[in-house]
Amino acid sequence: GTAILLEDYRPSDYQIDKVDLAFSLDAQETLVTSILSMRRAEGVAEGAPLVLHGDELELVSIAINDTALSEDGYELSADGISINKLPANDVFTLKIVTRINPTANKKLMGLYRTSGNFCTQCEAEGFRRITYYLDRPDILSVFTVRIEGDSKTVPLLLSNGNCTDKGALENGRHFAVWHDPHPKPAYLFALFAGDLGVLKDRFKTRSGRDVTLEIYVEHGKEPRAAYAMDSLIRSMKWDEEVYGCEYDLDIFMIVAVSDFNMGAMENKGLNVFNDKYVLADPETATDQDYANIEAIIAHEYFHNWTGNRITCRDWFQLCLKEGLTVYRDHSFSADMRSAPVKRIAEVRGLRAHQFPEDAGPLAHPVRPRRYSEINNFYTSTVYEKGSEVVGMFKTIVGEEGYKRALDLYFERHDGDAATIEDFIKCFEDATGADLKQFSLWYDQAGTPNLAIETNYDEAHKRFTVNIAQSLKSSVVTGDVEPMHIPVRFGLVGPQGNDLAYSGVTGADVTGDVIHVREPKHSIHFEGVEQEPVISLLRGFSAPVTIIPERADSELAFLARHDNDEFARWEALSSLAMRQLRQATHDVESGKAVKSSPELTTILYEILSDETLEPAYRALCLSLPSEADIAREIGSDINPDAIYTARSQILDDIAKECLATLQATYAKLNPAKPFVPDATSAGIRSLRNTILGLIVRATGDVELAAKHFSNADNMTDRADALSVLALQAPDAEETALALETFRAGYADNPIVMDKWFAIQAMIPGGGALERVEQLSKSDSFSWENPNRVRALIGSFSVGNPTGFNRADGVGYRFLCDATARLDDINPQVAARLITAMRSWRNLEKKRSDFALEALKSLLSKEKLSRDVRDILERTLA
Ligand code: HT7
Ligand code: ZN
Repeated sequence: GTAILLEDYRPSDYQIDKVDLAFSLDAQETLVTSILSMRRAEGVAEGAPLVLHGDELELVSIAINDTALSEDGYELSADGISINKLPANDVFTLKIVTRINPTANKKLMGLYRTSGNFCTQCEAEGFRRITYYLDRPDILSVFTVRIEGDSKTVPLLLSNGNCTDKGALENGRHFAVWHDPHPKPAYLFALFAGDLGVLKDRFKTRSGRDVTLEIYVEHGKEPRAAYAMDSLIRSMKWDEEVYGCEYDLDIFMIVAVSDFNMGAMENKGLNVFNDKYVLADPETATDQDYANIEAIIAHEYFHNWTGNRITCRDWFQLCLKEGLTVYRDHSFSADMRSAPVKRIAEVRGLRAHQFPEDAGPLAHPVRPRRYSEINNFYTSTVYEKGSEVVGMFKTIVGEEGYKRALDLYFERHDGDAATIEDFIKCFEDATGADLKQFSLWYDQAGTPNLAIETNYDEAHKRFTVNIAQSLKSSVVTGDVEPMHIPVRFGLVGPQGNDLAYSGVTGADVTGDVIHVREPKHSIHFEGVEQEPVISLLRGFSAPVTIIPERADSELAFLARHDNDEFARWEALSSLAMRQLRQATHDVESGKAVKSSPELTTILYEILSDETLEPAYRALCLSLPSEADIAREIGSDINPDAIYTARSQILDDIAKECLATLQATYAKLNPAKPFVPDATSAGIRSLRNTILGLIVRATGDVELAAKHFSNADNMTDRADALSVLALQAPDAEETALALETFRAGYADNPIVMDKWFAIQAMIPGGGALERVEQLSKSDSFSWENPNRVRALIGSFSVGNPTGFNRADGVGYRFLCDATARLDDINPQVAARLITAMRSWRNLEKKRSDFALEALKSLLSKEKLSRDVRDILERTLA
């Protein structure tokens, strides 16, 4: 295909100062009239051709300065229109009328229908599916939008900014006019027209602006938007207090829709949300759902400054808005909840999604230099690793430096379409730091590794740490340069306290951060009175690996004594991981699996330690997942062996700790009635994790069934159902619970997604048939991305044994599903098939089957650019 290259970026020859859009809405034949105030950029030759983007548009008419263009004045192609006859003046008006069919739009990009309503999604390149335009983020324009539609079926007519006019028309139609005073790129345009209910509130900004807040949801569901509203108000306040960012319009609206390609979209003043990230009540939403709503509401709101006021020059700079905004929403959630628990969850997510991406064929730098389909670059590397890079900036320049740098960024670039270089320059100018080497984090793909050796010289009271960095990257060709890696550390003494030292040589050490910059450092700490164990990467200060793992004795010590909660969890996980790998090896070679008494003892101590947060105890008791273990093993993976090994270790631990598990289970009492706060959520999480372990040890299916039927909230209900399904898939109790759940929620698609997901993740060979059966259920639809992700996504990503069945049918199924979906929604299809990116790491038989299935999909006649791009890279 044709690749777009960063180095080819060129400013546009033309600017659009002002856009007047008029929509005459109709289900099949919507007319869009666009009047563009065009301006030829300085230095551009008179008559330079004007090329506008367009995708699946029907051109009705085109005129310049009110004169219709004759057919030889322009040229239409599959991706747009090229206008060759232009006036001599450097300013002129272009009037374009297009006809589009929202009902036929199943890609959910551009203007489409959802539950009978009209809705848009324009990021990244959806606006060109509405009208011909310079659809690139560096074209900022002031939008005025007139929407006309049927008064009965679409009483609500919304767009960005403020409503400046509205009224009735003939033929039962009406109209509204919206004006957004803030110049914006087309990807931030939004329109919603339909019939919804609204939850309203107000917010007074710190400079005294009164902001109307409106959340639109299906009629009757307004009370379920209360948590989203509360999250919004907390986000607005937090952004003022922590970043000094105030909202800048008189109204902020959120619309919840049930057909949406991603989580939500930050359109100026009119965020559009996947309704699963808006609607919540105790009966239907889990604690995780509440946490997601809080995070995503905050994320989209924070984009108002990091994304909208300051946007991206081009899509290579996507991490400029996404990495920074993810970092901001993480900090917000950490402030609202438990910071260490939040950090542990982030790192688990990073390792589960970003590390494998960075280690496989789809690896790319945080700022890519080429793409053929931009939709495929909304990745966890751009988002999550991008956020880690922002976090490292802060670690390097300190809290104060970070604040000065961000203040400067907002001041200097407000109203700009900026680049990563601009962002880095703000840190350099505000702090004086030299960040040239650090900026490699944006350019070099792959996860760096640190190899560590330590030595204590008792006689000289000297502690030596040797650190060697390396980067093995599958996509970096040419030289790999050493990175600047900030390593937060402590020298933990025998009593668990951090030891002091009198001096240090061999690396820059500022405060508790070692700045690793060279391929190798030999760092000497002088005046260390006792032999320490070094705690490294506290708070996960850099997204790197440490291989080989530290000695078991050191990990066990840190798991008990490190004063950094994250580092304690990390040490425990590493200890468990080593065992799980060994156990997998033992299973493969037919040996008996044993869990180490040390690991069990530490877990027992954590389980019984009531001074620790329940959420933290739950995380520790969960142990690394099958996918975590597979990633650590890295090659020749046999998912069945991993499953068996992990189950046996968990069985052992559960049996050893049974009495305490039972006592703790009985003692834990989450608040009644239900409150969704982090503390209560933590208690539920611990209690439900314990339930799983007890059922493991005792086979007491009754207990899980009781937990299920006694549940007064969705967290307990779904967790109990999951325990039943995973541990007793064939039990009568499980069948009964599944049916009770289905009957109770058949009319609630977001809840039914949990029912699909839980069943899709039941391990073993029967999973595929189960998933095929479920895909025929009335509640399932290939046209709805949430359904597809819940059933097919959960199966391919969350069911290692079921999906990786040794006969390869799982791979064929996913490739067929992708082909089928590709005809409907290429963006979601492309996302689906990324589940096979690590196929090369599987043992030979499986990887052969996977290759065959992928090749056969690639040979399909009519593949979208989205799926083709992923396949070509996956197979390269
Ligand atoms: N910025 C938003 C990205 C997004 C998106 C991208 C492509 C296709 C559909 C989409 N929906 C939302 C989401 C965000 O990061 O805030
Ligand atoms: Zn975002």
